[in-house]
Amino acid sequence: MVEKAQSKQQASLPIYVLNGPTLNLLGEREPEIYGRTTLGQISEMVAAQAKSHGFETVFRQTNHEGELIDWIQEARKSASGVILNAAAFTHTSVALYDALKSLDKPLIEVHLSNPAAREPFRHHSYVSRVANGVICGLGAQGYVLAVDALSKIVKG
Ligand code: CA2
Repeated sequence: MVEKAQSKQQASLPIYVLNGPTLNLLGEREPEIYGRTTLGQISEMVAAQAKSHGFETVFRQTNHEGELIDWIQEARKSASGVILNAAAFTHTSVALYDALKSLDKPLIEVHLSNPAAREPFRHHSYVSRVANGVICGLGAQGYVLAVDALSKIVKG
């Protein structure tokens, strides 16, 4: 009984969708790599898909590593799970990796492009080491698929 009450409370927490540096410029530059969909449009797509699964979303973008880490720490208490496009921090940030190790919530890593098909410095991801799954190369649609995947994991 106690277990059931806890899992119900868990499902009512929002899905956090966190975005790293320069993703605020989506749709404005490099559309051949990142597509023409803006981050605002992705936010709307994600909110609609999450709603269809019974979840609210918290959708944020930052250019600052420490702020992203603060949000991951906040998600430990306040999120059902996290969808993360850490952008360039994916490939560089041990601090982000340490924060994610303490998250203890389902985590889906998303990339608009396919980093494995790009420059060698994009081939390693600190996020992948701790993610439940990775969706990349599918553009904005990847965020929507990540909501489906996360919802399924959270609901069990
Ligand atoms: O493909 C992805 O989603 C990336 O996370 C995007 C990052 C890149 O460093 C990763 O390797 C893969 C870069 C985001 C930069 O976003 C821009 C948006 C508009 C114009 C230029 C860059």
